[in-house]
Amino acid sequence: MADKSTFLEVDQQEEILFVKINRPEKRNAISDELIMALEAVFSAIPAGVRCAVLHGEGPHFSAGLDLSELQERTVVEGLHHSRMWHRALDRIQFGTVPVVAVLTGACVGGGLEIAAACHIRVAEQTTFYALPEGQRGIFVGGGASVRLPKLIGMARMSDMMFTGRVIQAEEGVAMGFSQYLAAEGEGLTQGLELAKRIAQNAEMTNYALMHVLPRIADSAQSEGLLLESLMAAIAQSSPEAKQRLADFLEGRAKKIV
Ligand code: 1HE
Repeated sequence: MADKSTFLEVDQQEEILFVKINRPEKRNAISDELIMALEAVFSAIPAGVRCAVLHGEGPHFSAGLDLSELQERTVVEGLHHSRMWHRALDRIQFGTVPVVAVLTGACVGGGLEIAAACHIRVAEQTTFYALPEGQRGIFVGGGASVRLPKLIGMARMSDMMFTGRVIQAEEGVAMGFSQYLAAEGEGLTQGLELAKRIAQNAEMTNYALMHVLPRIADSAQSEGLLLESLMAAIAQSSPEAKQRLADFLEGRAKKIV
């Protein structure tokens, strides 16, 4: 598959699409070109792909926004820039396949915003999280104020921005940044294992988890419950669900344990 940017590598291996941020000399800082390339890749996931793994080349997942591109922007230009990030990260969160992020080293600022748009995060022991926007005199602009409070709570996010607090990988699991902790050098293997498992799910289930669950979480209770019922009825009537239920009842399916 053709690369969408000098700094983004895409590699399809059967049902899994590996997307690698490849700009280690700048600690995988995200330029406008890179954010647009991410948007392009996640807007056109090739047929046959069932799950993606997003990772970074070198010791750091991403040092966030490419600060060298932060020129004097007018208010309106600033709005457009932030909305460009929102569009790209929405394509990751609300695209066609679940995305597993494999984190290493710096996962900071815009890098953390990208990680938060993924569906599952595996953090190697070297990972650390920070929101240096607070210290740089700016504000988050890539969706962190919406996505991070859902992962770690608003008080923790405010603390990170007020005080410049850096969270290490292990604490990050307890706080909700990542769901898995991997030994150094093992993150990609673990991420791939998870991606292969996710790829086995009924497509309707993955769709519901990606597109419906977050909408339910954003809804008032009565609308949320109605959405849940609609989704449940659609999912259970799919031929794939009927086959899977029959497989279980007739002893062909794997048990939970
Ligand atoms: C960069 C960037 C960057 C490194 N933009 N060029 N993000 C930050 O405020 C984090 C800034 N970066 C760092 O704190 C450190 O670079 C790290 C802790 C991530 C890594 O440290 P280290 O010692 O391994 O690398 P380094 O020597 O600091 O950086 C190597 C090179 O990458 C160097 O360039 P060089 O030409 O001198 O070799 C750095 O300038 C460059 N580099 N990080 C541009 N971020 C949607 S809004 C989101 C808002 C934000 O993300 S704000 C947070 C920005």
